[in-house]
Amino acid sequence: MKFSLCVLIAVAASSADAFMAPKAPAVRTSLNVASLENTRVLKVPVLDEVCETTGVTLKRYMNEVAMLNPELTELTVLFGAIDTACKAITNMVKRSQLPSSETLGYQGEVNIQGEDQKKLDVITNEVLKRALRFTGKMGVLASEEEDVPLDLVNTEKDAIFADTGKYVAVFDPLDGSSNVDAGIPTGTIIGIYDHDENCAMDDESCEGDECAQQELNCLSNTLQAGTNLVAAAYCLYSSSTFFVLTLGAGTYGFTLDENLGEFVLSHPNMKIPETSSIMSFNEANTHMWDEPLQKVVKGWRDGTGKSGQQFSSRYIGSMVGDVHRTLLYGGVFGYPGDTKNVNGKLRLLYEGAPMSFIMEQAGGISTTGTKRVMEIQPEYVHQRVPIIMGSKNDIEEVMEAYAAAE
Ligand code: AFP
Repeated sequence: MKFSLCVLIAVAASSADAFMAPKAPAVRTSLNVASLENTRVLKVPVLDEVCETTGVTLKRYMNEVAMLNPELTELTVLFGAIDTACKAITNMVKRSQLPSSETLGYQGEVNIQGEDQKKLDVITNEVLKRALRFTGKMGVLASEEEDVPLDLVNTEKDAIFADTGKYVAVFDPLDGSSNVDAGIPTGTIIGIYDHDENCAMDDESCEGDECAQQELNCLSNTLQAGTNLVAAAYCLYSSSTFFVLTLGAGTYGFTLDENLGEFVLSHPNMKIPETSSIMSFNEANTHMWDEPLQKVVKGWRDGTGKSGQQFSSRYIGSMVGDVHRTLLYGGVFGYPGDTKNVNGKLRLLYEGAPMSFIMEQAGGISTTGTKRVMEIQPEYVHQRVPIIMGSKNDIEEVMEAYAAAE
């Protein structure tokens, strides 16, 4: 009986045409439609049944994606690298509190945002950078822990490069790291964009300012709105390690089976509940928030909001953990702007946009209160953005309050 549960049904998402993907062993295919708002149309496998014993691994899932979308084959290489990096970071985070650990404590450096860098921040940044660089598919990398984006095509001569399919990666290697000493969950957040192949620098013929301008153009590849994202993912290092991703046609969650050393599909096609009664903010800042948000949150606290439910508060102070819980149980996570920090605390490129993509693909909404986070055009790499994301009905209540106040 158990064996029959292990038969996987892959549903290929296609554009208007009926498309039947080639049959792979033990995989049946049928059809569905999925498209991105940025007009990208993907055929993404939806694995409806998850085998109880061995399951669908992240590698298998990405292979299905590549089979259905040959143009995304190179993306599977990137996800292979991210898969490995997340496993390596899992081990580092787990061992980081041992007295013998080389990653215990602070690095003694401050990053561009004025934050003390922990040794773990630095080393996890290296792990991800190396993993991505050596795929040969990367054009530019931007990280929370790097002052400026790295142009791998034009400056990292020792990296291995394929001559096609360069991507741009933006990431926060260890979000929430200030809490890691207390055993609080942390996470890695990654966004992947297409790389503009026209930005290859011509070292031979460019001179002086011309070269600098060419390099600037290449680096500006990282400054793309979330609507251009090809993929986004996070790894949550907690009771288990979770790997949650979207390629723009649904959100899929995998859990690390440490015995197998593989991420196994555990949350296929995640859907956030449309309404809930959980809010997740740093409520010590309430008095500094915009008036409309203050009003809505007051209504949630005393049960006089739109749903009439009295909300509970859950806040870890580690975005990946707070968003993961919000995806699973529903509710609202936010780091809004306030009178002290008008754009809040979270970074648009490597926190706001990728997490918004994942949230939207799970049926949720992500807004600043007045604007869709995914549509904001970044002007600089470490730009901050106010964020309020989560269950559709609750976020709509917030947006309505902002609209009414205009
Ligand atoms: P760290 O990476 O410095 O620990 O910051 C984590 C974070 O960027 C995000 O993960 C949290 O949601 C947010 O900051 C918490 O900020 P507050 O401590 O101000 O509530």
